[in-house]
Amino acid sequence: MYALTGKKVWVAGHRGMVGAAIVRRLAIEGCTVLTATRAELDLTRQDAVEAWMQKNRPDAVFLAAAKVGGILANDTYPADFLYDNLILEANIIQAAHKVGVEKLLFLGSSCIYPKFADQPITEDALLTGSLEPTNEWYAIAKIAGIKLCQAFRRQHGRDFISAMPTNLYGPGDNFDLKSSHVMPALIRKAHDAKAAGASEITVWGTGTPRREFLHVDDCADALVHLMKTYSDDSHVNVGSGEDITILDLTKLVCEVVGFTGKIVHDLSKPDGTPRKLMSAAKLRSMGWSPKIALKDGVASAYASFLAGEFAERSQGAA
Ligand code: GFB
Repeated sequence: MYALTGKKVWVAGHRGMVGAAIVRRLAIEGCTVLTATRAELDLTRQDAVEAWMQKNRPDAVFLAAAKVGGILANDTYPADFLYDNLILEANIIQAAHKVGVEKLLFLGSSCIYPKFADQPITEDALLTGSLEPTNEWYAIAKIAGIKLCQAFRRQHGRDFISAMPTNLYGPGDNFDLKSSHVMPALIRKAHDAKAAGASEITVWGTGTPRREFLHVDDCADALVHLMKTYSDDSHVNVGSGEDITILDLTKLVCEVVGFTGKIVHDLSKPDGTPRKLMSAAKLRSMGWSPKIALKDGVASAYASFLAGEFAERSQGAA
C-alpha cells in the first residue's frame, strides 16, 4: 500500500483530458498536487525536466503527458508521435530516478497490443505479433515507456509501474475533427449537423470496427487505485471490459445529442484495428471496477462540449 496522504504528487500533462481528471480525483487524497504548464517546463528538454524535478522534488509522479490523437493524426504525423512521446517519457522517467521519486505511474494505450491479438487482450499479449500500422509509431513509444519502467525497476529497484488505458473519452476532450478520437468527433459532428438542420453525418470507415470506451473519471480513479495498491513489473489494462461497433456508437451519440438524420460512411478513411477489447480481469482482481455507464458518460462528454471545455491538442494520454 502506497499512501498518497501528505505526499507531493506531480501530474505531468495536467492540461490534457487524463491529467486533468487525475488532478480532480487527487483532490480527495490529502496530497499536494504539483503541475507545470508548457511555458514553465518543456518536457522535451532533459536539462529542464531534471532542473524542475530537483527544485520541486515530487514524491510520486503520474506520467500522463503525451502527444495523443485519433487514427488520422497518428497516421499523418508518425515522427511527432514517435519522437515526442519517446523523448518526454524518457526525460521524466530518468529524472524521476535521479531525484529518487518513490513511485511513478506511466500511462500507455491499448494500441501497444498486436493488431490481431486474441480477444479480450490479456497483458501477456504484448510483443507477440505485429502492430496496427496506423498507430505503430505511438505504440512503439508507449512500449518503450513500459520497458523503461521495467528496466529502472530491475536495475535500480525503482517502484515505477505502467497502466494501459483503453480508448478514453469525457470532459475536456479534443473536439478538433482532424486530430480527435472517434467519440469527440461524433459528438461534434452530430451537434453541428443538428444545429445546421443537416440531413446526414459522415463517419469514417465502415463502422464495423469495435472499440472499448472508458470514461476518463473512471480511468483516473483506476490510476489512483493502482498508484496506491500495485507494485509489479507487468503493465495493467485499464478498461470497461465491453466494446461496441463504431456504427452502434454513432447511433448512441446521435440519440444523446438529439440528431435524427442519416449516417453515411467515408470509406476513404481508415478503419484501423478491427477490434481491441482488453481483458479487465487483472484490474478487477485488484478490487477495481468502472462506475460510469457508456450512455451516461456520453451525456457528460456532450455537456462538457456544450460548456466549451476543450483540452490542449497534444497533451494527455490515451
Ligand atoms: O478513435 P480513433 O481515431 O482511434 O478511431 P483508434 C476509432 C475508429 O472510429 C476507427 C472510426 O475505425 C475510425 O475510422 N471513426 C469513424 C472515426 N468516424 C470517425 C471520426 O470522425 N473521427 C475519428 N477519429 N475516427 C487510436 C490510435 O486508434 O486510439 C491511438 O490511433 C490511440 O494511437 C487511441 O491508441 C486510443 O482507436 O483507431
